Amino acid sequence: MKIKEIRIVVCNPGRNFVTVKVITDAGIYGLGDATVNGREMAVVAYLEEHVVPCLIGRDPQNIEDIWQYLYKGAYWRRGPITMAAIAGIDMALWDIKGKIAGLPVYQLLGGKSRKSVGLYAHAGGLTIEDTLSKAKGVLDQGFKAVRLQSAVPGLETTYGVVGDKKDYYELQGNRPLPPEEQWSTQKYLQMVEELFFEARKQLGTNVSLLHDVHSRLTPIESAKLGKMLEPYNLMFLEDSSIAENQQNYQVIRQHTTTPLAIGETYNSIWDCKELIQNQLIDYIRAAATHAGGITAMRRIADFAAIYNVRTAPHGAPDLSPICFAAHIHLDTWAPNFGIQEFVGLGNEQIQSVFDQDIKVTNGVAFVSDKPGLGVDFDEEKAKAYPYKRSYLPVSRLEDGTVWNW
Ligand code: CS2
Ligand code: MG
Repeated sequence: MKIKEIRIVVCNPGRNFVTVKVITDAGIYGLGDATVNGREMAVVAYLEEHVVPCLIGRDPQNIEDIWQYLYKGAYWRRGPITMAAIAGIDMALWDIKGKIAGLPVYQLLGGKSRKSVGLYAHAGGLTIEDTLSKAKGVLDQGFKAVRLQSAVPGLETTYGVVGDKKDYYELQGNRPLPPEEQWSTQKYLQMVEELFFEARKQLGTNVSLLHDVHSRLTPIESAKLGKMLEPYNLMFLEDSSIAENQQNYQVIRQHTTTPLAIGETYNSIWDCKELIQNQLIDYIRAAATHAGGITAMRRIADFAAIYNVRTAPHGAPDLSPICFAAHIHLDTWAPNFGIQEFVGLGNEQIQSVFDQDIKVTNGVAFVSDKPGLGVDFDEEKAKAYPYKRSYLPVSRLEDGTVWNW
């Protein structure tokens, strides 16, 4: 069997997605997600100009060899653009292999370690009461775990709180340039303890609570936050501090027992190797689209398992249904799976372009048993939603210093 053609399709059914379609000479095709939010066209160029010509004529069944060829063969290894490009190809090759074998991808990984995949949903409000009322709505749908984010009094906007907008894309509207948002750790820390105090009082102790700090704190501020939240027994505190310097988490770890999660921005196992092997984190949140595909995620999961670190794959709105499907296959297989982030199966435009087969009920997801990833992509429908440049916000402290968004 040979790769005959590779198409890269960018569409915007409410937000931009980069979809890779690998077509074989046997007529079987596979799909992958290569979306890097705010830098989509860089991945398209990397794929079309530098990757696709090298793959035409290769055997799509040699997934590992193609992964190594694209990773080592580039000489310039790693980075979000390279690894998303590799990810899009890799997911498509796993999809093809499943279709050849007549098996869903989770069977190719090793079969089921669980009947269903536990999910956590989001609740973000303009006030603590608003956040908790949204959380109650999520719990009423049967979710057992919810991520709480609340607006910070005194700040115009806060991550994870989109008010009456549906998501960041809508927040940005047609801005030609990145929106800028103000951050104040001091104002945030004043709010966050009350949020979890009220949450435990109103939601009880049987629900798993999570929180995403989105890399806004310094290590010692993260340590302070972790200690402050210990009485509220969070499932995990996510991205409390940026970890380009993985030793940052030694500072946090020595001060708090609040479980720590990180990884959605990571694009290789090297980004998290020390965090995992020194057990500085409890959950690794790498995403198939950003970390190099299913091949890479399997490696990260197995490495993490040695150190009692569980997986909690990223599941944001900017990962396409193809990536979400890949995650549900990985989550179904991984012996050290923790929990899967879930932000819904997409609006009706997204569902018209991406035909996926995952059932979500009572806060858990059931993996597709269709051969491959179990997702299809309608290129004709995608044409109705052309690419529209958008950016993630840029964060600044109140004195104007650029900060971590
Ligand atoms: C967030 C993401 O879901 C999360 O945990 O960190 O929504 C993140 O803001 C986006 O993926 C950025 O594109
Ligand atoms: Mg996050």
